[in-house]
Amino acid sequence: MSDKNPRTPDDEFESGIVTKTKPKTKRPPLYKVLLLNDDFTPMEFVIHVLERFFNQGREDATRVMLQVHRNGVGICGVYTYEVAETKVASVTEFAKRHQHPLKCTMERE
Ligand code: TYC
Repeated sequence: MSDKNPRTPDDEFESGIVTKTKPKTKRPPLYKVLLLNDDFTPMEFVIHVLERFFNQGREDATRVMLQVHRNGVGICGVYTYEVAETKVASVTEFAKRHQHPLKCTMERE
């Protein structure tokens, strides 16, 4: 009775108390990091952002950039809350530092 699961199924039988222990393997919620289109940020800069902060190769980075350019929004990657938050902050700071209006946000999956 000193452990985390004080009652065993045998105890249940003897005590009549039902203690159903659900195996808990809950995954953390995930967040999409999104890039938004604008008319001013150079395509090459967006590709560089995708390579640098989202570890994408040239081909994927180009495809995602064009998707954002054409659809207005695109997914850079999917992460846990804290990782997503850090990516958004890093991209936002990097864009500002280079004086581009590029917007990066996150959204729960
Ligand atoms: N629309 C921009 C241009 O024509 C390119 C661009 C793509 C900007 C994706 C932002 O998230 C973006 N230069």
